[in-house]
Amino acid sequence: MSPVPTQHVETVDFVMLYIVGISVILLLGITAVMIYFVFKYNRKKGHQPVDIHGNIWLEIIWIVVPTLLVLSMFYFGYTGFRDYRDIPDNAYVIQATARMWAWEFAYENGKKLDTLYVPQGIPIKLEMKSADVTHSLYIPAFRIKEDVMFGKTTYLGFTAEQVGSYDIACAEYCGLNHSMMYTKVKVLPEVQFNEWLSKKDEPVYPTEMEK
Ligand SMILES: [Cu+2]
Repeated sequence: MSPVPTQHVETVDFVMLYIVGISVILLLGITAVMIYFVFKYNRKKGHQPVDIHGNIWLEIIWIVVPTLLVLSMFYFGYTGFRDYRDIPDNAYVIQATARMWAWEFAYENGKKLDTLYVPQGIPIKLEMKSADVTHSLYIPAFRIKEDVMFGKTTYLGFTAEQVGSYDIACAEYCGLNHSMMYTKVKVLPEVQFNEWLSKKDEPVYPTEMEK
């Protein structure tokens, strides 16, 4: 079993490290060369500047190398994004509703509450709507985030690999109490999840989103 909360952690963190790593290497390399040139070509040493015209190999290198680097960043970003959007057809669907300033999660049996409960190891599809302004459902530990909009259904897919409790935040400024629009996602083993789902004694929050 995977030691990370979702598979997105590996792909997202890899792309992040890859891009930051290349950027840091280039930053250090360019800075070192600049400092070296400041001393090497110091005017006091009597160097005369010379124009160089038409070096085809230099031009090929400085076009091809950066292009390949940027394309490789795109490639890893794109394949990660494709995994992230590729939600299996048999995913377990949970309806999520955002409103100023709370979340509500509704299950197929009519159960509704402000905390997201999910079974471990089963692909989940969150179908998300907003009752008012634009919000964004963000689960940092799962490396997933998607805007939640009025009049449009957006979705997020993930498979929670590790039992536990993780933060859910709103990541789109949505008014006065935006910074307090937090809740939790609780990952339960499948058997416990099914027990929880069939219990009726959980608090139920009314919603005005139902059409
Ligand atoms: Cu919000």
